[in-house]
Amino acid sequence: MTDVSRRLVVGAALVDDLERPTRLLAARRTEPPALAGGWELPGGKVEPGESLEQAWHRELAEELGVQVELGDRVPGPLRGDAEEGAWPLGPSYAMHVRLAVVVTGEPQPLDEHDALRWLPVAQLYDVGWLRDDRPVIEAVERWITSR
Ligand code: 9L3
Ligand code: MG
Repeated sequence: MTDVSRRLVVGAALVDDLERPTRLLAARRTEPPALAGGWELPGGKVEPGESLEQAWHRELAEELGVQVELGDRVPGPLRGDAEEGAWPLGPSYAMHVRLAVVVTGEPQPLDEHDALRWLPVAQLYDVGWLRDDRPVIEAVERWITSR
């Protein structure tokens, strides 16, 4: 079974500290209607000609108004080429996830979110994560609790 050309997405597990994370940022979507009200890791589609790194920096600047430093990858189950280590988002998207910390600014829901929450690790499931984000959160939790 081969899914050809899933569209690449980047998602950021924004934490308070890359070495000793205690909180994760969750963002509540306002669009599209099918996803509105669901909580996700901020991020979005990689644009043509853009590197993944550029996409992370652009998306977090656009959506949250912050400059970030990127940390470790949170590898997912997809395999092959551009999707290697990404997470499936339905049949059409593959999301690469990295940890990140804010270096400049305070996250604000500027674009496609209407609420943000810094979740302590013990409260990671206090929000209704989008279905496809949930396994990513579980992996982030394992990563955090193994530090
Ligand atoms: N998506 C799901 N979870 C996420 C992100 C960043 C994105 N953590 C889904 C929502 C859209 C698609 O990926 O269907 C593209 O995301 P965006 O560009 O609309 O943010
Ligand atoms: Mg987005």
